[in-house]
Amino acid sequence: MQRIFSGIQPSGIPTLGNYLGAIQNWVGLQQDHECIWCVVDLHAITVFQDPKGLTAATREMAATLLACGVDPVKHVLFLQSSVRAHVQLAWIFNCVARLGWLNRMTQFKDKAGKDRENASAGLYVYPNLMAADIHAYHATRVPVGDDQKQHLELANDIAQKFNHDYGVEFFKNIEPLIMGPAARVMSLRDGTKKMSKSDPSDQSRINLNDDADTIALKIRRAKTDPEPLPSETEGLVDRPEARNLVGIYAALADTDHAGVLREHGGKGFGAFKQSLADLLVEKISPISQETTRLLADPSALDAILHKGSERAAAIADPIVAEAERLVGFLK
Ligand code: AQP
Repeated sequence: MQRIFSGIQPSGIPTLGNYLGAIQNWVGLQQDHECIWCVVDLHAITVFQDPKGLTAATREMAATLLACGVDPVKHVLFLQSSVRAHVQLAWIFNCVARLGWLNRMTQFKDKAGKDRENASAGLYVYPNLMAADIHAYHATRVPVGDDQKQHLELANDIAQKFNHDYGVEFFKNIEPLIMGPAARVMSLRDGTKKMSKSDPSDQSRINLNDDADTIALKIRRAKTDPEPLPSETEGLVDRPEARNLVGIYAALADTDHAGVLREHGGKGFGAFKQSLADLLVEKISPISQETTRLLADPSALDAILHKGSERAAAIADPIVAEAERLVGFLK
């Protein structure tokens, strides 16, 4: 059975983008894979997080994952900062990865923005930690949104260089699993920008804890263009906002762009947005209700995460100890 690893940052309330680009796929993959799911709090602090807010967001993220159907018994759900192997391997990878490789990472450029000099060193080496997250488990498949593909290519470059430098076949090749018509969900305010939980505008995204009225309002206000929906997918070219809403609908209704346009092509956005809001409420309300129920008992939630961290460490510790031995550390 293939081992899967994936992580999500507790850097805010999880969004529809996280759900359609990652979490929904995680749940499906649990059927026939061995899965390790991680709340990556070490990654979250590459951008400053208020400590109390981080603690709350970490529990909220774990509860949301459980509410979406992540199974902490058959699979593993844990916190990254609780398993030391991640930072131990990340340091080795900091020494393997080349500056030229990191300089090409578009996410760093996007997140650091114009004030690059003021970005944290952690944000710059984020892809090395992500490579360590995966290789510490010898995972070979990683479900991610389209935005993370470049980081996985870097994780493979790091593995190859490590294997080459130390003359071993130790770290494995990773295959990204990028799935579904909404592999990249875009902002509701700008169809060329990714929907993000840390976007300063709450109107840019659907949060998985938004209530029905908030969802309907955000969708009504979502940016669109004046044309009705086309009947063919070619008609979505150069219409990023229309394409985004159709992609979201397709992912929620388990169809593709063409399927949505067969049903809704020719309609104005008023009618389409109403159908989309109804579908979103139908999918998201049960998740937010279950999340609220789980958050009411923080000790039970913490116990699930603690157990998960023990099981994760039992897999990662021997792999990372072997990597340290290969490097030449006296063990
Ligand atoms: N808009 C998106 N569309 C599709 N997939 C997405 N993912 C994130 N945004 C979208 C996928 O969600 C997983 C977890 O992401 P993350 O929290 O680790 O980091 P991120 O990609 O940086 O997500 P955000 O929401 O944009 O967080 P912030 O605002 O903190 O940077 C990944 O698999 C990602 O592909």
